[in-house]
Amino acid sequence: MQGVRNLLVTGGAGFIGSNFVQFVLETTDCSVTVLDKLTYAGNKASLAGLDPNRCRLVVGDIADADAVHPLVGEADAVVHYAAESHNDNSLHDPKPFIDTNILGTYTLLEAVRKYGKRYHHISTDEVYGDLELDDPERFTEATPYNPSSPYSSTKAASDLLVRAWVRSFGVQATISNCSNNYGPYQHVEKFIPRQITNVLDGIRPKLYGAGANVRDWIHANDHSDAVWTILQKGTIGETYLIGADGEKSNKEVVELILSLMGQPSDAYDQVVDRVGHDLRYAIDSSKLRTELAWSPRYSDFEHGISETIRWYEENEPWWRPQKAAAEQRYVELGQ
Ligand code: NAD
Ligand code: TDX
Repeated sequence: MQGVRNLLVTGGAGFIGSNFVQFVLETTDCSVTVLDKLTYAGNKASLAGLDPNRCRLVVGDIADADAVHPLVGEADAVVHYAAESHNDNSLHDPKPFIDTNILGTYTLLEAVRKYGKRYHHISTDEVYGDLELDDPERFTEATPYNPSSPYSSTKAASDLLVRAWVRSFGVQATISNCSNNYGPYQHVEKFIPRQITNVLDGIRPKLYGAGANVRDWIHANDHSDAVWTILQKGTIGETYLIGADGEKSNKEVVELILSLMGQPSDAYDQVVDRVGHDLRYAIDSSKLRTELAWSPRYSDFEHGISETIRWYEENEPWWRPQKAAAEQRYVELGQ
C-alpha cells in the first residue's frame, strides 16, 4: 500500500502487537501510534527502547469511540491486534471478550468507515473450530466458521463484522487468520512461556489431558512479516491464512522444552483438561505464499524454542511480575 506513513496499531503493548511495532520500526520508515488499554496482558516494557520520535503509546480502550476517532482520523492505516486473547480466561469470564473483541472491533470499524482509512484485522485459525488428528485437509480461506470457545466465537464475530463492513459500507479492509504464535514477550499464561517459566521456577510443566492436542506453531516474527506483506500487497476484502507448517502435539512441545532445559523429558504433570478443548489446528497458507509471495523464515522449531527459552532466562524482570497472578488463576481453574 502506497503512502502509509503513520500507523495506528491497537494492542501494540501485547505479545504479537509489540512484535509488529518493532518490525515496523526496524524495517520501514513509518511512525506508529499504539492504542492499548494495558490490561493484565499489556506491558509498556515490551515497547521499551523504541525511538520515541517514531513510536508513541496512548493508553485507552478500543471500545471508547471518543478515544478511537481522533487517532483513526490522524492515521493512514489501522492494524487491529487488541483483544482478550486467552481461551482459559474466556471459559472463566466471557464478558471482557464480548466487550473488547466484538464491541471494540465494531468501534474501530465505525471509525475507519467515517474517516475512509485502510484497516487490517488480526484474527486466529480458531474461528474454524478443530480438525481430527488424521484429517488430510487443513484450514483454508474457504473453511466454514465453527468456533468452539467464548474467545474464538468473539474473534469469529469480529471477523464477520469486518466482512459486513467491507460489503455494506466499502471499508478498505483485509483479514488475516494466523496459527499459534511463539517467541519472546508472550504472556506467561500461554502454553510455551508457562512451561519455560515453570521449569525456571522449579515447578513441573502442566499438560492438559494426555497432550495429544496439536497446534500449528509459527514464530511471531514470521507473523509480523506476513501482516506487513498483506498491508502492502493484499487485495481489499480478502482473507489470508498465515501459517508455517509447524504442527506439533502439546506433549512433543513439553518434552522438547524439558530436554532443552536439561530436565528429564517426562518431568511434567498431567492436569485437568480444558473444557471443549480443540483437538487440532492446521493451516494451509498457500494463498498467501502464491499470491503475495510470502514465506516463513523460522523453519527450525527447535532452534526457535531454544532462542525463546534463552529470552525468558535473560528477561526475568519482564515476566516475573505476571507469574504469581497467572498461576493463581490456574489454581482457581484446577490447572
Ligand atoms: P495479548 O493478550 O498478548 O495482547 C493483547 C493486547 O491487547 C494487550 O496489550 C492488551 O492490553 C490489549 N487490549 C486488550 N483489551 C483492550 C482494549 N479494550 N482496548 C485496547 N487494548 C486492549 O494477545 P496476543 O497473543 O498478542 O494476540 C494479539 C492478537 O492476535 C489478538 O487479536 C489475537 O486474537 C490474535 N492472534 C493471536 C495468536 C496467538 O497465538 N497468540 C494467534 C493468532 C491470532
Ligand atoms: O498450561 C497449559 N497446558 C496445556 O497443555 C496451557 C496454558 C495450555 N495447554 C494446551 C492448550 C492448548 O492445546 O496447550 C495448547 C496451547 O494453549 P494456549 O497457549 O492457551 O493457546 P491456544 O488455546 O491454542 O490459543 C492460542 O492460539 C490461537 C492463543 O492463545 C490465541 O490467542 C490464538 O488465537
